[in-house]
Amino acid sequence: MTVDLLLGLQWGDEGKGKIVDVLTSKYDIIARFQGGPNAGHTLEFDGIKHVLRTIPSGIFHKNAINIIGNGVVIDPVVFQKEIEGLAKFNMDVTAKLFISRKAHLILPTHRLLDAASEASKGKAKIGSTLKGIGPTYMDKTGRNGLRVGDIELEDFKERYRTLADKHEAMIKFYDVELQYNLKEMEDEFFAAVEDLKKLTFIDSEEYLNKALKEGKSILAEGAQGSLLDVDFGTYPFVTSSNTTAAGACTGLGIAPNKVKDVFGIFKAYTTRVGSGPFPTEDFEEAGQTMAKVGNEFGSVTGRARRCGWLDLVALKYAVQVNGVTQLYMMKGDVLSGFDTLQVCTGYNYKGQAIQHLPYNIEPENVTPIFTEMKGWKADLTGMTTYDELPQELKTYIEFIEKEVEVPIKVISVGPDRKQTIMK
Ligand code: 2SA
Ligand code: MG
Repeated sequence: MTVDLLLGLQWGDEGKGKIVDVLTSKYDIIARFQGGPNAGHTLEFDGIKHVLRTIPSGIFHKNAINIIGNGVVIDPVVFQKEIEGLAKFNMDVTAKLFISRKAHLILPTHRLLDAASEASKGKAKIGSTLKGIGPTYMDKTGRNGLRVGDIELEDFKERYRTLADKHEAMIKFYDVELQYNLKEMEDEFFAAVEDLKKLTFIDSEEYLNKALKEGKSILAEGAQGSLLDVDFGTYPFVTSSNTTAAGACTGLGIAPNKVKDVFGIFKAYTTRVGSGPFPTEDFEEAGQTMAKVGNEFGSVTGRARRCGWLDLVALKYAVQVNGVTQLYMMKGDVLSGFDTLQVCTGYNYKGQAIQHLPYNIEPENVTPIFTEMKGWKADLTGMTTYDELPQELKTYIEFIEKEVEVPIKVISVGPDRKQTIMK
């Protein structure tokens, strides 16, 4: 069997968690391949909202196996809280959640280094989630990191100490004011590491390739979004992993020829949290309405998300880099009520109209070219079929499909599992 990928096409928060949850019944295995507790995947059903951080969004289904792949970075402390959160719903996940031995560990000092690095940058800060993501991936590529498999080694504590001591020296180097009690953080960390041992560690590339041979189906769940990809995103205002399709291969050990469909998730408008360029950002009433109606706050940090119109230049770019085969449009309901909608179909780049994403999309270089479209008033949240949707929304959908050259297969009209329309 094959692997399908599910990825965010914008700057994250597209609604990946909801769609993975909706699709899970079709798959045997759901696997996260990059990112870590910087993610906040929100799922809603039976009137309850769950936010997952490191655990794949297939966890609420009875039969699916959930894998945390080698490309993910794990903070045992956050992970322990996630497990406790699920236990409140009488969920024991130990039989259906496996962790790659090759996944890297986020140490308490990685979180401190993240904070020190951000503080030292002042206004130029990335706006990171302060979860230690960047420093952990730096240690991974710098070949200094600790991995989940190291927990099983006798000298784990010594290895920890060597790395943490080095980090402490680096924190001093930043010369910024940071309040912390490392001893407390470390006690918490080691208690959480003990808890982590209750889960099964696996060689996930072996597990997944064997599963494929046995005819099982896998859905790879991406985190963050394509424009936050460390290579293809709006660098340096990106996260530290490959959020695009290629990241699923390196983050799980699955070969490219095993991948079949690539599901690209996007919002009917655009949001971004953290710093960095955002050509269609709307500072006026429209942006404020999207933020309010769409409840656009970071699900991890609570930060207000920046909002603006749909950017088809950026969307096309993401579709191309990922090889998207099907589009899923989220939060169409949030756009109900606007008289007119703006869709970005090009950029004015240094005085020239262009249709591709240039090297530098800072506001001084790029201004969006908008096409105006008619809005709709109907409340979509109770609609269940494509036919019921207002004609203006259908026109909006068809316009996007024509520009991007990929069909929109799913339209989400609310946060609940049930508010999902198949086209
Ligand atoms: P980091 O922490 O090093 O990965 O931050 C680097 C940039 O990546 C952005 N980033 C995100 N953007 C959107 N959503 C994310 N997850 C949370 C959510 C964010 C939150 O689901 O709402 O709660 O604030 C996420 N994670 C990382 C980040 O804002 C930086 O721009
Ligand atoms: Mg999110």
